Parts: sequence; C-alpha cells; structure tokens
Amino acid sequence: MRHLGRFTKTPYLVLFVLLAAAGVGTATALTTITFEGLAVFKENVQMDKDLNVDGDLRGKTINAINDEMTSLQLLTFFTDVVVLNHFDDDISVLLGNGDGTFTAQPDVAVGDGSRSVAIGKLNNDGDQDVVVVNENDDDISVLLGNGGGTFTAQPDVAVGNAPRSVAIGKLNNDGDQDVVVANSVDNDISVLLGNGDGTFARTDVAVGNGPFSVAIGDLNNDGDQDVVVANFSDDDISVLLGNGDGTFTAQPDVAVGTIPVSVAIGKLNNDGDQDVVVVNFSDDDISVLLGNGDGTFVRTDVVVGDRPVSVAIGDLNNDGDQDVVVANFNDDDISVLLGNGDGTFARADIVVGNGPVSVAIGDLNSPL
Ligand SMILES: [Ca+2]
Ligand SMILES: [Ca+2]
Ligand SMILES: [Ca+2]
Ligand SMILES: [Ca+2]
Repeated sequence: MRHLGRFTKTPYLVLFVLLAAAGVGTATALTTITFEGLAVFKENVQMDKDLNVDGDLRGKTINAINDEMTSLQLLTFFTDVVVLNHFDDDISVLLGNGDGTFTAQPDVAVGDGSRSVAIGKLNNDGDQDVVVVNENDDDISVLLGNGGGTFTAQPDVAVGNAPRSVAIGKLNNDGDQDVVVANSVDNDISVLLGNGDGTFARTDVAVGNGPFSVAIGDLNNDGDQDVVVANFSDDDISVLLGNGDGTFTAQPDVAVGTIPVSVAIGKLNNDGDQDVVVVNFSDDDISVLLGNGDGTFVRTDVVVGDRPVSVAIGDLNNDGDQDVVVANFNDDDISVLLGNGDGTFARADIVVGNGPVSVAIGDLNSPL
C-alpha cells in the first residue's frame, strides 16, 4: 500500500479555508477564514446550514409551523461549521453568526484518528446529525443533533479496516438517510443502511485498492443514488450504480491520475448529467470526468497546485455554473477553478495557511 506520510508537514499548523460564496463577484474577492487558534491539526471540515435549527414540524399547528419556518428561513442564512480535531479526538462545532464569524460550541468527543465528517439527518427529529470516521478505531461516531449545536452520542458503529472517508445519502428508498464509509485497507466500502434512529444495518461492498474518498450522487438519472470511490492504489475510481435497495451494480473502473485522494460529484457542464472531479495527489492535477448519464465519463485533466489533497464543488460567482476549489498542500494555497459551464475552467490560486488539507464551500456571510 502506498503511504501518504507526506501529508504530515512541519510544523503541524494547518489552516482551513472556508469560502463564502454569496455576494461574491470575483474569485479574488472570496472571503478566506482561518482557524489558527482552534487546534494544532485539523483533518477535515464540513459545513451545513442548519445545525442549530430546532424542532420537528410534524404535528404542529399551522401558526406554529409558520413561526418555525420564519426561524428556519433566518437560520438557513447562517452556515455552521464542523471541524475534526485529529489529535484531540473531538470535533469543534462553530455556529455561524451570518457575517462570517462564528460562535464556538463545546467540543464533542469522537473516536481515535478522525479523518472525515459528514452531516445529514439520520433520525427524524429535524435536527442535523453528524457522523465522523475514526481511522484508528475502525468505526464511526454517530452524533445525533439536539438542535442548538449540541449532540447526543450514539454507540459507535463498526466499519472496516482503516476507514478514511464518509458520505451520507439515501441509498435505499425507505426515506431514512444512509451512510457510506471507504475502508482504505479492506478495499471495500461499508454501506450502512439507516434505521432512522442513528443505528444501521451494515453490508460491505468490494471496490478498488486503497479506497480513500467516497461521494454519493445520481450518475445515471434513475432517481437512485450512486457511489463513486477514489482508489489511491489503483489510480482509478470505482463506480457503483445504486439499485435503490442499498445494493449496487459495479461499472468498469474509470482511470484517473496518480494517487487519487479526493472525489466530489457535481454538475460541471450543462447537459444535466452529474459529473465527477478527482484530485490526483502525485500529478498535481485533477481529473474532470464529465458524465454521460450512464456511469461512464469523458476525462480531461486540469492542472492545479503542488500536492492537491481535497476538492469541493459549488457556484462561487453566482453565474449558475459550478466551480471547483482544490486545496494544495505543498503550495499553501487553493486553486479556484471558475467553471465555464462546459467542463473547462479559469484558474486563480489564493494563498491560505500552511499545509491546507481540506476545503469546503458554503455561504458564511449572507446578509439577512
Ligand atoms: Ca435509507
Ligand atoms: Ca442512479
Ligand atoms: Ca454533466
Ligand atoms: Ca460559477
């Protein structure tokens, strides 16, 4: 197995880059926020809009729902942030104030060697929940949100060996959110079908060698969520088309660059088909895989910075075309690739902190 030990760069101060998308006209005007004071090493970050939305609308009067919706509409302007503290075995929860600043909540304990985080509604109380992959424990932490930015930890859920990446989506059609975890040593993924209460039924599905990153999306437009996995030992991705019942039909692997470590799904051109971006760590580029709508792709590689490690997709300049952001570990910058709507991009790099390892996109400062 290949080792990615060069991720550990001295000093261990790692900054995260959070890009505020709203009200931004050009790439150079992007708001860059760093969290130098929070911890020594931050492995991953994810943002969501309403970690602090309380309550369940079911069973309430229309007036109560109206009140709640007013609250929801306000709160959805305040993107919150979850940061993994890899060496502290906990997460930082930062509730957005709507102006690019945050109010830190008490840290929440997770397992040993956290590597990846995902946010979704795992039970049906309306509050956002959090799952964290614990590489050293071979399990995931399941944190059910109480609203208000606090969580109730559930029993850890065992997955495979050395899990590195997690995603949340609906993989069968029971309405409950499910979880996928990439097990980097077992060469499989754990498919955790949610029971709607923070517990899961697990099935492992073989993928390529060294699965390091996983993403969920509907690649063939049949309404069933599909899974892509970046296999860093095989230099390809596994494409698993969902059957709608939590099982998958594997497609031929799709070759990408050398040591793919991060994958994301989004619509990069305007044909309606979901596309895929893969970060190639050793090639200093990304593979842009334009979907054909059937689980096959047309590949073009696009140069980014030195040792790219993480990718996110979103519309940064509000032109309706999805854009791509890549964190470049050795360059201490991010590559902002503004999409032209046809799978091509205009690139500008923005300096950030020392050794960025994860990037996410959200609207952090929308005015009310
Ligand atoms: Ca489900
Ligand atoms: Ca599908
Ligand atoms: Ca497309
Ligand atoms: Ca755009």
